[in-house]
Amino acid sequence: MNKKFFAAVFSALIIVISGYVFAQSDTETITIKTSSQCEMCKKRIEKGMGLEKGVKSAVLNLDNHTLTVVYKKDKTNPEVLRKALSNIGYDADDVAANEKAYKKLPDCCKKGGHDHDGHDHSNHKH
Ligand SMILES: [Cu+2]
Repeated sequence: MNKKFFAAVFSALIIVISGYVFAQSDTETITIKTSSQCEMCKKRIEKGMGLEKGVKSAVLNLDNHTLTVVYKKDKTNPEVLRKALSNIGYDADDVAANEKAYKKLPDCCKKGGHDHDGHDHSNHKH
């Protein structure tokens, strides 16, 4: 075996490994508290956020209404992502939902849309 061949294989390996390490350090994960209500919201948010520039993945947990976004640091940032979520019609942490987008949501997807009749039952007396 000649040394040149080994050197070539070795440096190729280094490039692959450092490329992998770089790609890993290139991404960031954030969680955003949303005003999502149901499965439809989940689909809408994940689809919408998935199309955002720099977003690698967006997964909504409906149990705690938290959206986990993996994004490329050099392409976007949390501020832009919260704004994007607001533009889909949902609260994003302390960024309120874009009013126009919110009004376009189906009723069930609006805040409290899954309360049975919109009344507070907690102080009902029989
Ligand atoms: Cu919904």
